[in-house]
Amino acid sequence: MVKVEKSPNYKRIATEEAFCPVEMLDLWKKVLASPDCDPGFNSLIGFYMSSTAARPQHIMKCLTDLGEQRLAHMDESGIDRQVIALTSPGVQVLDTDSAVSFVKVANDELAQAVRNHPDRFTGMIAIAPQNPAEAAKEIQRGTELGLRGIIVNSHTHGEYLDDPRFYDIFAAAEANGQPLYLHPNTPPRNMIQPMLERGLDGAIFGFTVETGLHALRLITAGVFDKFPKLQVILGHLGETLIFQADRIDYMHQATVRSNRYESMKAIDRKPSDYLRNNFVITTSGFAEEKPIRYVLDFMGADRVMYAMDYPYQHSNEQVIQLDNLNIGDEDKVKYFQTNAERVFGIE
Ligand code: 1DF
Ligand code: MN
Repeated sequence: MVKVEKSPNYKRIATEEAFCPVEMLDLWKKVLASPDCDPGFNSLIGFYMSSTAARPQHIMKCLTDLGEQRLAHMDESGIDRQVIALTSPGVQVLDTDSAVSFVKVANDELAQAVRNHPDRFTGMIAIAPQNPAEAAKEIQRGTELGLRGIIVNSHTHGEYLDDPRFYDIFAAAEANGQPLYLHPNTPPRNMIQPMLERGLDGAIFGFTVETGLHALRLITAGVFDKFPKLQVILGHLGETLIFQADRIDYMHQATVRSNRYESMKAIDRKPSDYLRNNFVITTSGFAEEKPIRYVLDFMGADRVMYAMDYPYQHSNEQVIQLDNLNIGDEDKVKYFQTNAERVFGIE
């Protein structure tokens, strides 16, 4: 891979970077061995934990390292800082008790890495949505540990955060001034089958369908009317929603007016207004100028951030491509550096 020098004009802050404690792998192994294992989890993590191909082997080696190897890769890619989160699906595939106890282990480990390398690493708080009251406590504890941002890897056993039973999580995010990164997961059991048949359940397509759906559920359920200060970060250029926004606005209004669904009632504003005011978008997985320019135009330059998606999209060529985006010097500083500093409270 080509080496990328640090930029003289901005720090490059990568905002959707993954890690995995080795103890997580043991817990996942047990889930994989259970007779009723989730098919998406089996497809994704079953693959990464057993494949002998070069890419998965490289990824597994990178995920568990929070030290010299990660720093060397950042240096080779010209990355000043990683914002690191527990890789998908984290604890969300575990039973409630195991999930609640393991997020503490993962958060302690990440907080220690941040203390070791405060100028290179920022760490997000992992939570177990399975127990919303405990998740709210962990958001506060993680904040006190110096972690910034909350990672949720989309659905939890097929459940979505728009259910009021999860509102404690949003209340804690608002109270602690923490943004929530809604990161992809494989689609749940009742959505995944036609994708699995063609190998389309993972990052190639299933991830964005699942995560875009999750974010749209939050919007149309009225979550942001109840939690107007809540900020949700979406990767992958907004998980298709920015490109769909015009149609979503039209069809949402048409559906509400015709009283079609008990589950789709009027909300205070248009869906696209929430996208612009309650979301921040990262470009993880994208390096092409045209779709990025469109998203920048839609969201405004203060709400689009850089992400590499290390180690899954470990590409120095893409860093160079993004460096050369024709978006103006000021907006590029916002994109690579200052938006992330503001959103995650990096000093
Ligand atoms: C993959 C991609 C896996 C992303 C991820 O977590 C992930 C992949 C397990 O390529 O299998 O976070 N991603 O965000 O694009
Ligand atoms: Mn990712």
